[in-house]
Amino acid sequence: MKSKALGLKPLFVVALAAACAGASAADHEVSIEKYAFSPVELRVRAGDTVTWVNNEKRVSHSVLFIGRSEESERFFPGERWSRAFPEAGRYEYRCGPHPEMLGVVIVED
Ligand SMILES: [Cu+2]
Repeated sequence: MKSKALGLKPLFVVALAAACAGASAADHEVSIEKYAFSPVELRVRAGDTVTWVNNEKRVSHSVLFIGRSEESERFFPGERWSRAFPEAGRYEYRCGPHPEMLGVVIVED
């Protein structure tokens, strides 16, 4: 019994180490300036985090995910808002108060 349990342990440790190595999440930034997101299209890996930074002089913006009923708070010049993307998919978004401001985060496995 005891030796069997110990025998499984190294395999578990290896699997855990592999999972951790694959989960090295990265941080990405999207700048908001002159009523535009930059970059407009951002590709990230599942588990990464994206931070939108308001680099305007005066105006506040939000990040509203189209078809997902999810919107950030409005954030003002100098402020930022972050969201993690644990699941792969295409996340199209716009600014809440300025619908002409469009962007997309493409999350790959
Ligand atoms: Cu806006």
